[in-house]
Order: sequence, then C-alpha cells, then structure tokens
Amino acid sequence: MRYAQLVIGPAGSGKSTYCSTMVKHATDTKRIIEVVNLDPAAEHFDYTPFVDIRELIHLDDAMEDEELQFGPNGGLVFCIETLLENCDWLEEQLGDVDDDYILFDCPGQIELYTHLPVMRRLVDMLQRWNFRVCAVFMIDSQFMVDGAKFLSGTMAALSVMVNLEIPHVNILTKMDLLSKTTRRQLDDYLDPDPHILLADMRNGQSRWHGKYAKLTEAIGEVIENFSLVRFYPLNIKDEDSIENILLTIDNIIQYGEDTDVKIRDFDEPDPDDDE
Ligand SMILES: Nc1nc2c(ncn2[C@@H]2O[C@H](COP(=O)(O)OP(=O)(O)OP(=O)(O)O)[C@@H](O)[C@H]2O)c(=O)[nH]1
Ligand SMILES: [Mg+2]
Repeated sequence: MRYAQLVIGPAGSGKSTYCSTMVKHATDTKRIIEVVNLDPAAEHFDYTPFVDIRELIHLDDAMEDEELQFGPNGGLVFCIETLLENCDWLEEQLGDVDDDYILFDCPGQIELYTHLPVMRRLVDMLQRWNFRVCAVFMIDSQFMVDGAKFLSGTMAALSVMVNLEIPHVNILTKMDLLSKTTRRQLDDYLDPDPHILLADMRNGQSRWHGKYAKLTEAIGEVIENFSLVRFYPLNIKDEDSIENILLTIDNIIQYGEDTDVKIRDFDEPDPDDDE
C-alpha cells in the first residue's frame, strides 16, 4: 500500500508551508515524507520536490503559447489537464515504492476542488496506483473568526468533500498569528455547534441574516445533522500540534497499521500459551 495527502485549499492558505513543515518534522522523527509540486505557477517553496509538474508544463507555457493564449486561471486548469493526459510521466516519476508517503502540494485555485472534475480524476489515478489518499483542506484561521466567515469556509470545505468523495481533514492554518484572545474565540469553531454560531450572527446587525435568516439556519442544520465539518488547528511553531495533525491523518489513511499489529502481537501474548 502507498499513502498520499492531497494538500488543497484557497490561494495563500498555507499549503506549501504545510508541506515543508511536514517534511521537516518527518526528517526530525526519522520518517520519510516526499512532496510532489503540482502547482505549475509555483515560484518559491521551502522543500525539494520529489516530482515537479513544472518539468512537464509551466503556467507560462499555457499563457504564452500563440494558439492557446490562456489567462492565469484557464491556464492552470489546462496544465492540470495536461498532467492527467500525461499520466505515464507522473507514474514513472513517482516510481513504485511500497509504503511510500507523499504530499501533493496543489495549486490555490478553489474551482479545481469545488466543481471541476480534474482533481477527482487525479485521485482516481492515484488510487489505481495503490495510494490511499486523504484530502487535507487548508483554511487560514484568520478568516474563520466570525459566524459569516465560518459559514462561508464551511460551505467551501463541504463542496470539496462532495466533489472529491475521499477521506477529508480540514486544517486551520497560521494559528501562530492569532492573539490569545482570538485563539480562545476560535475554540467555538473547532468542533462547531452551528446553533451558537448562528445565534451570534442573529444577534449581530447583519443585513444578510435579516433577509435570509431561514436559509442560514437551514445551512446550519445541514452542517449539524451530518456532523460533516470539523477543523483541526495547526500551529507550525509547535511540534506537538504538527505531530497531532500528522497522527490524525495517518490514522485516517491507516498508515503504519501493519506495524502496529506486529507490535501488539508481541506485547500481548495469548494467556493460554502459559498453560
Ligand atoms: N506565520 C505563518 N505564516 C504562514 C503560515 N502558513 C503560511 N504562511 C505564510 O502565508 C503565505 C502563503 O503561504 P504558502 O504556504 O505559500 O500558501 P499556499 O497555500 O501554498 O499559496 P498558493 O500556492 O499561492 O495558493 C506565505 O507568506 C507564508 O509564509 C503559518 O502557519 N504561519
Ligand atoms: Mg503553494
């Protein structure tokens, strides 16, 4: 079995920083985690990519081509489609190593995840190659500290979940940038009770809420009834926080399960054996 995290989320939410943080943490704990850069427009990141889409196609190739003449957004979709058409290239680059663990650092164009089929096709491909894939959706914590923004972030997370249909974890990034007071406020949002959050909106002077109160409440009920959305805070300056996130995702994709079983067999011998 092989293991993959599909690191996705809006522009600037912290995807590439997350990848380099995880690689560093893995090295410190004697684990190997590789990163594949899937952003054809990336200019800078702090990790050495194991595979880099820019070696196949760069965003400039799509934008500067006389015939294609794409803008930045269409160009990006074109690049990902080109990657899918060249799946042999990706397969060869990834090799075939059992038990490898790879983070896919994806572009920040939210349409790729909410309604276009390209990422779903990428997931299908990875699954065919024996990868167990978890979607890791980044949201900037600074945009999640009031009811309306929370609702909007939640809806984005939900549409990604529905579009990709794979195990999914939401990460609140940049926790180190929040003040202590704001961090405390954020607690209400981590395991959200929509009633409390919506009550906040109702009590505020939101014109939106006045007009669309029933809609907002219906959305709140969907979130609650399906227990779909939960957020894990990540502070990249705190090793425990990084380790917790990694453990959570490892459990979801059942990384290291075989090793656990072996250890358990050794630690807990069958009592009948003594007789
Ligand atoms: N303080 C702090 N800054 C962060 C954190 N994560 C990201 N940043 C900063 O936020 C900016 C964007 O981070 P990136 O990791 O490039 O975000 P991205 O999601 O890969 O962005 P795109 O690929 O352009 O969509 C950079 O200036 C980072 O240094 C964090 O946890 N803490
Ligand atoms: Mg990036």
